[in-house]
Amino acid sequence: MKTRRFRFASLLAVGCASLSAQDAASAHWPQFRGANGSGLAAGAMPPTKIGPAEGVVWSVEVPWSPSSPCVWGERIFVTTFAEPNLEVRCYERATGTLRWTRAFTPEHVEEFHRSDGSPAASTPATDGQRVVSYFGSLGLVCHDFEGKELWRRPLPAAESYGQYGSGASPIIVGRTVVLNRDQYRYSSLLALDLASGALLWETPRPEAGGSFGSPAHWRNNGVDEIVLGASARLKGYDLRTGVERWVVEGITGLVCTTPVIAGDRLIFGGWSNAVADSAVPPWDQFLKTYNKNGDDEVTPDEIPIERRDYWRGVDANRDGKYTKEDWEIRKARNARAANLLIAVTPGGTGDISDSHVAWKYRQGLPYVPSPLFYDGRIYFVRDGGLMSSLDPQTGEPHYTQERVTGALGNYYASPVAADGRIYLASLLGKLTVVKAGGDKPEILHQADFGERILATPAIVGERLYLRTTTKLWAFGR
Ligand SMILES: [Ca+2]
Ligand SMILES: [Ca+2]
Repeated sequence: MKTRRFRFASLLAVGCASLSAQDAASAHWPQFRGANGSGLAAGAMPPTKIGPAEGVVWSVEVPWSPSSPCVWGERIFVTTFAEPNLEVRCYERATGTLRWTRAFTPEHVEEFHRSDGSPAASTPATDGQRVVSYFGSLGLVCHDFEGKELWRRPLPAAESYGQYGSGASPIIVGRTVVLNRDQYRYSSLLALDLASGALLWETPRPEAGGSFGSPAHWRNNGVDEIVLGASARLKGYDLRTGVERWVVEGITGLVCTTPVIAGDRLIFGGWSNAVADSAVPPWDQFLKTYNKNGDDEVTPDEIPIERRDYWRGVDANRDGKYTKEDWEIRKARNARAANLLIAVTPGGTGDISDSHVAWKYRQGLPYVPSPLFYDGRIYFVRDGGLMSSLDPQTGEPHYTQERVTGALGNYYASPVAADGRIYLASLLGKLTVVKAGGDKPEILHQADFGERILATPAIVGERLYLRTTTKLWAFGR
C-alpha cells in the first residue's frame, strides 16, 4: 500500500512538473531570452505585422538601456539607467502602466561606453515570486512582485573588459541564482540561494579576462551544469558545487554570446576580432615605444594618460604592468583562439576539445547576438545582416550568410522565435520577421522603428514585447 501510494505521488509530481514546464514555456519569459536563454516561446502566437504603427497594443516611454523585458504572468520587469539612478521597474503587462520603480544610487557607477552601453545592461530573472536584478555597479538585488526588497548582495563595481560595462544577465536554475562576473580582473562565477541571497559558491575564473554572455543551464548526461565561454575557452561547471567539469579550448577570444541547448547537444557560437589582436605590436616595439626608465617592463605611468585605458586589456596576467610574460600569454591564448560555432556532445569531462566537439563551423558567425535553436535548426545572424541556418547534427548549412534584405547593418539583439517565425531586430531599428525553415530566409514582414534596438524582444502568448531606445512596446494581433 505504501509503495502504491508512493508511486501515485510520484506520478502526480511528474504530471505537475511537465504541466508547469509547459506553462513556463508559454506564459512567461522569465529571463534574458526567455526559458533557459533559448529565445523560444513554445505555443506562443505573436503577431507577424509589427511596427511603430502596426499591431501596437501599447507603448510607454522608458529611459534608455539595452536590457530586455522579463515577463511573468501580468508583470513585466525591466532594469534601466535613469541617470544618476539604477532602476528596477515593474509594468502591467496588459496596459503598460508603471506599477512600481525601485531606484538605487551607487557609490561608483561602473565604467561603460556611452554610445552602446549602460550600467543597466543586465536583464532581470524571475521564478514567478521573486525578481533578481544585477547591476555591475551595485551587485544583485531581489524583490518580490510588489517591489519589496527581499535581499541584496553587494558586489564591488565591476571593471568590465574594455570598459564596455557589464553585459551578462543573471539566470535562475531551480532555487539557485547564477551570475557571470567575468571582468578585467577578479573574474568569477557565482551561485546564490534564490530565497535568501546567501552565497552557495563562487568559482574564480582567473583565465577569463572579461566576457558578456549569460550562462546557460545544460543537463549534461544527467548532471546539471552551468556553461559559459570567455577568453577562448568554453567551460561547464557543476551547478551544485561550482566545480569545473570540462573545457573546450579554442573558441573566440571575446565572448558576447550565450550557449544554447539543441536536443542533447550544447551549441556555442561567437566571433570577435580579439582572436587576431592585430592592434598589438610585438613586445620589443611596445617596450621601445613606452619604456622610459631602461628596465624591462612598462608601467601604466609610462604610457600617456589618454592611451592607458586602451592598453589595459593587454595586461594578460593582471599584475598592473606590462612585461614580456603578458605577450607570451596572449600569444598562447591567440594560438588556440578561433572564431567558431560548435556542437558539444554530452558526457565529457576534463579537456573535451577533441573528444566531444561534434563539428565546427566558421562562416557568418555572430558577434553579439546568440545563436537560436528552433524546430530542428540552428540560426544565427552576423553583423552586416547576414543570416545562416545549420543542421545541429552535422553542422551542414541549410543556407549561409543570406542577406536580410532591407535590414543590413549590425545586430545586438538576439533572434527569438515562435509559431514558425523568427524575429530579428537590427541595431539601426529594423524589425524583420523571417519564416523558419526553407533554403533561404523568407522575409514575411519588416518595419523601421526609426530608433536603435539593442534589447532582445520577449514573446509571451499572443504578445511580443520590444524595447527601443526610448520606448517599451507591446504588440498583438
Ligand atoms: Ca619601465
Ligand atoms: Ca602584466
